[in-house]
Amino acid sequence: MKTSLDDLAIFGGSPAFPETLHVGRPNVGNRELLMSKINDMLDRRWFSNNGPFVQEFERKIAEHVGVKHCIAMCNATVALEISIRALGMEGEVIIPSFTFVATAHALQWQEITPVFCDIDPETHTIDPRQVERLITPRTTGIIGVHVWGNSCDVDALSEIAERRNLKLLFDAAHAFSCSHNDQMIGSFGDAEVFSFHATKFFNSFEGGAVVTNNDELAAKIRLMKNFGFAGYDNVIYIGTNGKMTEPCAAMGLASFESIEEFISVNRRNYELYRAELVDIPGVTLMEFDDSERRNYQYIVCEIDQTDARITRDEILAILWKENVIARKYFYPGCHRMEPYRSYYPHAGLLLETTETVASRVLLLPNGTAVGPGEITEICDIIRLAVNSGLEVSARLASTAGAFAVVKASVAAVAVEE
Ligand code: T4K
Repeated sequence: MKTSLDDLAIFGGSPAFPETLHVGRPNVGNRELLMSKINDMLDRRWFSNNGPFVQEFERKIAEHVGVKHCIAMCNATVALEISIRALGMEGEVIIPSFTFVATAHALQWQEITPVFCDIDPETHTIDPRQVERLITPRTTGIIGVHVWGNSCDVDALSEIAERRNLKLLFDAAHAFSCSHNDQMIGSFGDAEVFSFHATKFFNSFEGGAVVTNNDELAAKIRLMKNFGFAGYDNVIYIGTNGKMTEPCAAMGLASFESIEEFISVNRRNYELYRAELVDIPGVTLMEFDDSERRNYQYIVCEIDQTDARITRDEILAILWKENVIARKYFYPGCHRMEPYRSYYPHAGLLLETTETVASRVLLLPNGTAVGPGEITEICDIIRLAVNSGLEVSARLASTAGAFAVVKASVAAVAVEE
C-alpha cells in the first residue's frame, strides 16, 4: 500500500500494478462453450449471412428484452446508421453532445445535421426540457442515449416525439439488460440500438443489434443490413452490409450464458468502489437506482476540483502512471470534436451541463478483469492524492515536464473518444 507521495509512480515510486488495468477490459464467459461453438461453425462451413448462431442470438436477445424483433448487426454504429435511414430521418435530428461520437457520426455520415442538446446533471442523459427548444421545421427525429445504462426520460421524450410528429430512436449501447420502470430497455421509442462491442459488459467481440416492436420497420432494417436482398438475385431496396458474423454470434451466445455472473461481479465491484470512495472529498460516485435492473458496468466518478483540491486530469495522470488506465468519457463532448467543432463553433454556449460534466467525469475499471484487492488499491491511490491535493498539484507543477508527457498520452486517447 502506498502511504506517502513519494510512493506514487508519478513521483518516482514503482507502479502499483505490473499489468495495466482498463476501463472496458472484455469479459470472457464460458470459454469451452465458445470453442465448441466455433468448432461447430467450422464443421458446418457457415460463417456469415444469417447463419444459425445469428438466428439463435437474435431470438435470445429479443426474448431477454421482451421485444418482437431483434436484428443483429456487425456493430452498433452501422445499426444506428441503418435505423436512422429506415426511420426516414433527414434534415436535423436532436441528440445529446455527451455521447460517444458514433451517435453523431451515424447522422452526419448521411448528411443529416446532429443538433446538440444539453443533458441532465444527475443522469447525464438528454434533457427533454431543452429538446423542445431545438425543434425547427427541419427536425425529423430525436435520438436519446441511455448513458451508463441510465434510462433517458423516456416518457417525456415519447410525449414530445408524438406531439411534434418526430421519430424517436434510442442509442442503448450502454444499456443492455437494464430496465426503466421495470420494463427492459429495448422496447421504447420506434427502435433501440445495443452495442456488443468488446468493451461492453456483454460482448460478441464486435456487434450490435436493433430491437423494435414495429414489424414493418424490422422488415426494412433486415433488408437494409443485407444489401436490400429479398431473396436470390432480388434486390428491392437500397442497402449496405451490416451483418453479424457467426463467430461474433457464437461469442454473443457464450456471453449470454454468463450475463448474471457478469452483472453480479460488476455490482460487487461497484459496491466496493462506493464504500471506498465515500470518504474522499470532491470525488462523487454516480449512484444507480437499485430498484431498476442494472448492468453496473460503469464506475462513473465526478471530480469537483474545489473540494478535491486536485484536478480530474491530475488524478487521471497519477492513475495512468500506476498502470490504471482510467478514462474521461465523453470528453470533450461531440460538439468539440471534428467536424462538429468547425461546423458549430459556438455550440458550447447552449451546452453548459455537458461542458461541466465532461470536465469532471472519470471512469474507473470494472468487470471480471478487476477484483476487490485492485479496487481497494486504486481507491487508496486516489485517497492519497486527494488528501494531499495541494501538495500534489504543486509537485506536478514543478515536474511539469513529466506531467506534460502523461497528459499528452492521456489527451491522445481522449481525442480518439
Ligand atoms: N453509442 C455509444 C453511446 C457508445 O458508447 C458506442 C461505443 C457506440 C454508440 C458505438 O458502438 P459500436 O459501433 O462500437 O458497437 C470504445 C469502443 O470502441 C466503443 O464501442 C465504445 N462505445 C466506446 C465508448 O469505447 P475507445 O476508442 O474508447 O476504445 P479503446 O480502444 O480505447 O478501448 C477502451 C479500453 O478497453 C482501453 O483501455 C483498452 C481496453 N480494451 C479494448 C479492447 C477493444 C481491451 O482491454 N481489450 C479490447 O479488446 O472506444
